[in-house]
Amino acid sequence: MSGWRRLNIGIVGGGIGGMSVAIALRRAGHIVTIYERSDFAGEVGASVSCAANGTRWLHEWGVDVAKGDPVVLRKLINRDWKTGEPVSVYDLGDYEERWGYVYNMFHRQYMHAMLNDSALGEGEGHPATLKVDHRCRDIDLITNTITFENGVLAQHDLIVGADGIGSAVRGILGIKPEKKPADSSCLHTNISTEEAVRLGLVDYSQDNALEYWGGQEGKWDKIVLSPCNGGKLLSYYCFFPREQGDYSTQSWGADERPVEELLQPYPALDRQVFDHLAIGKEIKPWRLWVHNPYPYIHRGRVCLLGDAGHPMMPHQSQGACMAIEDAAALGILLSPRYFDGDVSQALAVYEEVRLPRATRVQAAAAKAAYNINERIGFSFNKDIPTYKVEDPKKVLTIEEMNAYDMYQDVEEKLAAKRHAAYTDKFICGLPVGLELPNGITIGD
Ligand SMILES: Cc1cc2nc3c(=O)[nH]c(=O)nc-3n(C[C@H](O)[C@H](O)[C@H](O)COP(=O)(O)OP(=O)(O)OC[C@H]3O[C@@H](n4cnc5c(N)ncnc54)[C@H](O)[C@@H]3O)c2cc1C
Ligand SMILES: *[C@@H]1O[C@H](CO)[C@@H](O)[C@H](O)[C@H]1NC(C)=O
Ligand SMILES: *[C@@H]1O[C@H](CO)[C@@H](O)[C@H](O)[C@H]1NC(C)=O
Ligand SMILES: CC(=O)N[C@H]1CO[C@H](CO)[C@@H](O)[C@@H]1O
Repeated sequence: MSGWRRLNIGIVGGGIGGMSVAIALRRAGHIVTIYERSDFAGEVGASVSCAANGTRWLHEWGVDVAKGDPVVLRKLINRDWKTGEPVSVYDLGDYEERWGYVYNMFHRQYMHAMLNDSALGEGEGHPATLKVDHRCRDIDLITNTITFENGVLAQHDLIVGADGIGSAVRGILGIKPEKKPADSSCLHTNISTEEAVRLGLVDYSQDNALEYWGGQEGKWDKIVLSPCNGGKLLSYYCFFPREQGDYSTQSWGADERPVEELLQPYPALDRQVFDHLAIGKEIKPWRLWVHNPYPYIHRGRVCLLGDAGHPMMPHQSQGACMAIEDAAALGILLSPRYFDGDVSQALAVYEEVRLPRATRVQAAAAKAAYNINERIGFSFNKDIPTYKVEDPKKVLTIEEMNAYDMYQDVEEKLAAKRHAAYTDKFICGLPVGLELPNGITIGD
């Protein structure tokens, strides 16, 4: 594109989103600096899943996915709360064949290290620089200069706020989140497969599945099991009503909780999984806040990415994927093929491409919190007796997530901005004529 120029880009936050966008932007030819507030860029927490449309970008960027030691998911299994019998199963057997990429379950620390290598290591483009102990305090939106708590100033052509759900950059852009603590609480625990097997418990790692107990009864109680580290570690997210334990002001740094606290909300739970929880280690609360969608995610030459721009409930397992897609969108918009040197225009299109899609997933994630039939995948299993959704035409489908073509979406929106013709048969990145299982046909 004529007018393309190399930008000097600053990224605030070195989490999954910050690392991903650093990869996309260095590959697009830009000079990238990541500023992280803590003294190391790492990750807390355990499992994090990455569906085809996230995995797709990891491959496009040449990331060494094996380094993340993923479990490739074969099934989504929803089990009865009391008996553990499967009630709704979504088979991912033909998933790679259909969508071109697998559904990975990573361990967070491994995933972060994998992205870190691709952002800072050898490879296409200029390796990004990571500056730790840099906490963003303010940004001058006229000169595009960041002020850090340590007194350092840094001016950039473009600034990306990838600083998570508590984003400082978001406040600087004048966005005041409407938010409330979620009605459910979440405790996370780790179980070693080896220990479970030694004690004669069920070996869930054999299923290679993301497994859910509950979710059909319109209750907040739900157990989510994700196998990671090649199946050696079982990561459990355990949800219950907030009245039974309020952790909304806790953070990861908080102390571990006693196992009794984890078991207490679940007297009627299937004993097979209950026995797993009983040997749980490193039990920690994960605070959950529901944010309404923000009105915008950019101003001038500053934009938001990942949880900073659209934090969501974990119930569609899409938070990390959405951060990766944001990164991909910026990488495309600022690539030699599309970028004409106008940063504000590129960010305006970024917002038009990303905000509607992320907002849709955000809303679907909030719904799936109390009704698992709203979760992508299970939303397809309409024939089970307890299937019920708020509005069948609005359920989020795998087709919509994976048949989406971001290049087309970008081209359509750029063409409108540049008063150019767009003639391909796509609307917002979805092919005209595509029939979604929720009964919607694109273009009708
Ligand atoms: C219970 C639970 C389960 C989840 N499971 C999944 C899942 O299975 N799949 C999935 O896709 N997603 C999942 N998610 C969501 C996922 O964790 C997030 O969406 C994703 O990690 C967001 O990445 P991020 O980089 O935007 O933010 P973060 O990971 O929060 O990173 C922000 C970074 O910015 C730094 N920072 C913050 N403030 C500043 C500042 N002022 N200056 C400089 N640096 C700063 C922080 O230290 C941090 O390193 C889950 C979330 C929850 C709550
Ligand atoms: C276990 O879980 C905690 C959070 O509960 C996480 O921070 C930790 O890294 C996990 N440990 C392992 C070995 O994965
Ligand atoms: C990140 O990558 C750099 C360069 O490859 C390496 O020196 C550093 O140790 C890595 N950090 C982490 C936390 O993985
Ligand atoms: C945004 C995006 O990457 N969409 C892709 C999702 O996966 C399908 C199938 O691999 C691709 O065709 C889309 O382009």
